[in-house]
Amino acid sequence: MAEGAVLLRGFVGDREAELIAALRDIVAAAPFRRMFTPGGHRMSVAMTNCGSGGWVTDRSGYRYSPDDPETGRPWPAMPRLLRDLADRAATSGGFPGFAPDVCLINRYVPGAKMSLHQDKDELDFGAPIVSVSLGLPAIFMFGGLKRSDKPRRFRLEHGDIAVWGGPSRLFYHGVAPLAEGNHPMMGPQRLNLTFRKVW
Ligand code: MD3
Ligand code: FE
Repeated sequence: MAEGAVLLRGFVGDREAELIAALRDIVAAAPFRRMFTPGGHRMSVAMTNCGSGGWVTDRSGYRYSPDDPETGRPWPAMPRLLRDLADRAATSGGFPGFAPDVCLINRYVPGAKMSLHQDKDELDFGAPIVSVSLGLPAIFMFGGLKRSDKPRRFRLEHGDIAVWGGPSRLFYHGVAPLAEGNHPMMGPQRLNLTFRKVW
C-alpha cells in the first residue's frame, strides 16, 4: 500500500467466531459510546477499548486514559486471542515483537465516517498500528504525510488486517461514510480494531 504498510486479506481466517465472542464480553463491560471532540462535535463512530489504557476524547482533548471515563473502572484486559492475532499480523507485516498496550474498537453504522487525520497521540511511532476489519466493507482513504496529499482508496473487508508502520505510520487516513448493508455475522455494522503501542 505504501512503504511500511501491508494489507493482509482474510488474515483473521478461522478465528473469527472466537474473536467476535471475545468482543462481545469486552462490550458488555465497556459499552460503545459516541465521544465528543475537543471542538464540541459528537463523533459518528462509537468507540470502546480494551488493554492497559484506552483512547478517549472530550472537550478537554484527545488522550489515552487507564480508566473508562463512563464507569471510572479500568478498561477490560486485552484477551490473549486479540494480542496474539495482532502480534502474528505485525510479524507477517515485517514488525516482529509487537507488544500492543491498547486496542481501540470502533463501530460504524451506515453513514458513520472518520475524517482524514493522523494518529499521533502515542509516544512510540517506531511501533506499527495493526487494524482488523469486521462486518460491512468500508472505503479506507490513505493519504500521505501532508493533509493535502491526495488519498488513495482501498476497500477493507471482513477479516482483513492491515499493518501500518515505518514511514506510513504518520500518514493521513480516514474512512468514507459507511454504505448500507447487512453482514451475515455482524449485521448492519462495521467494527474496526486498532492495536497500538502507546507507552
Ligand atoms: C494508517 N481507524 O481508529 S483503521 C483510527 O477503520 C482509525 O476505524 C480507521 O483511523 C477505522 O484511528 C482506520 C486503519 C488505520 C489505522 C491507523 C493508521 C490506518 C492507519 C495509522 C497510520 C496510518
Ligand atoms: Fe487513525
